[in-house]
Amino acid sequence: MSDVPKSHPRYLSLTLRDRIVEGVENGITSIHGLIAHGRGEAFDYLIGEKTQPFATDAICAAAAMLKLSNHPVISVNGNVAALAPKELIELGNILKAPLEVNIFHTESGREEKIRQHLLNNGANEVLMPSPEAQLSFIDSNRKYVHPEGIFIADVVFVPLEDGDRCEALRKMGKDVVTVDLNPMSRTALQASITIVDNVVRALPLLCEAIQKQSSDSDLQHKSTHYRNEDILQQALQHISRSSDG
Ligand code: PTJ
Repeated sequence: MSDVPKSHPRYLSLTLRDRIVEGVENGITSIHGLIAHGRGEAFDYLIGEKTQPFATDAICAAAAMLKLSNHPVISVNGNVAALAPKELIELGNILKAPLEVNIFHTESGREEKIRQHLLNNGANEVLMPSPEAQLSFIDSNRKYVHPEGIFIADVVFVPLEDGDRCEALRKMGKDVVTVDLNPMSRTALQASITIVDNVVRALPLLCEAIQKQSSDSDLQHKSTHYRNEDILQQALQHISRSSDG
């Protein structure tokens, strides 16, 4: 880890870089994850490195959708495993939902290293992809899923990833909740709910929102009255205003 002083104005951002670099060094994060992280940093800069109202609204709707779901599953790739393992586990515990490893880049042994990393951070059980269950509409390694996990899920929480699988999951009739700093990404556009925020800020807020007491009718209202296109539009307007200077 690099020796970043807490007084450094970009301390938090540099700490997150360190987590991703450590993830790569430990074989958890793909080397391609560094590029994905850089892209995320650029968008985070443009949204002001704060949770904005469009993200808060999406978090409320996501909490409602996840609470109402019958079989939610949390999908874990190499970036989110390095950035927020404990928060993913907390989300799983609150929802009583399994964590499932699902990666795009197939470096040997990485799936198992991610599983071990989650177990070391306190997860009880981590589902692994299996050739027994495959998603339709997708050809990459992401098609392999667990028969009792993503394969039968009604809602899949899919933080920061490339778009193919989100599209496939939607075509299979599943809802997808994503966290993606880029409101123009294919995942952001195709998800049922897109939280345009950094996953390290969004996850604790999502856990908090799920734990708030709400009636079933209130949850239904939040979930059905949510419009993802409007939220993405608000995010784009925010970005274009901030880049106007
Ligand atoms: O571990 P693997 O093999 O499954 O690979 C994971 C990555 C992330 C490398 C892979 O899914 C990938 O290449 O993703 P993309 O296509 O680069 O998309 C990642 C998206 O996440 C981009 O839209 C980024 O802006 C966004 N992003 C990056 N870091 C964060 C983020 N969104 C939220 N929080 C972040 N910290």
